[in-house]
Amino acid sequence: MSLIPKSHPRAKSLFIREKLIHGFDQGLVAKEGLLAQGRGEAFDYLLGEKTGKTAKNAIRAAAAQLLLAELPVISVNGNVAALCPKQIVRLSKQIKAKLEVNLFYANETRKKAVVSTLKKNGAKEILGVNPKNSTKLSGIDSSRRIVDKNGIFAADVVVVPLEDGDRTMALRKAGKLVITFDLNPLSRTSQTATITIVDNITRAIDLLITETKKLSDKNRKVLQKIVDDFDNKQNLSENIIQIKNNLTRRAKIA
Ligand code: PTJ
Repeated sequence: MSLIPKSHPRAKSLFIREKLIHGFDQGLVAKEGLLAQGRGEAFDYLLGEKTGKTAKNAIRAAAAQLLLAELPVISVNGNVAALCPKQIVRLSKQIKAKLEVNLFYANETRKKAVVSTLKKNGAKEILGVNPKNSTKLSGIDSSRRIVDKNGIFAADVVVVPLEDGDRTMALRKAGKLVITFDLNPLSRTSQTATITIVDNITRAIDLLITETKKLSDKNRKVLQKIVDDFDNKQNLSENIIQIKNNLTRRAKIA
């Protein structure tokens, strides 16, 4: 039972923390995943802990890009499996994307825990677990280089939520389009992805699912225009300005 009263002013944020801790206790989340959450929380605080217009624009572009994809793949790590497994599976079904488990702190037991969580939440097939299908992505030294040849390796669009930073560039060099969720607009992943959703994945994932539903009857020309009209650098810059404005406002009242 949760020790957090619903009336606590920071209850939402504390409940998300609890999910991560629970995921850690279940063997899903790496120790470092708890620290990653802390870094995310700090940026979320500075962004105002809500999904602003800037994030909504990125979500719309991401939805359009996913609907245009020939072979979209969603990469799942420990944090994502702990925070929003049901929604990740729902998104994969909605856009007909493959799911692939890919861990930075690679560990077979944790991989199995991620797979079992996704299956419990309705996933049928999860790639990244059969060594016969594994291959290496060049330009990357971490365990993340081991990918499934029918999944990330073959994908045209890859979703890499809560990424550690060394893979996005390698994926881009391999000619792939990369969509990420990252609360830190300054991170290397944010800066090198094709579309960066600067928002808490626990809020943005539902909005992305809704947006893919909304856009699902649009033709490719309309979808391509949404993608072409989106400028990731500009969007990141607007997120940084949003942080600056929030700080300026807070400095005035303090
Ligand atoms: O499960 P593994 O082994 O694959 O490891 C996963 C982690 C997340 C530990 C690994 O990828 C890592 O170390 O990531 P970093 O370098 O800490 O980067 C994670 C990024 O995600 C940071 O920029 C955080 O600000 C951001 N982040 C953390 N929590 C959230 C988030 N972004 C969106 N929503 C969150 N809830």
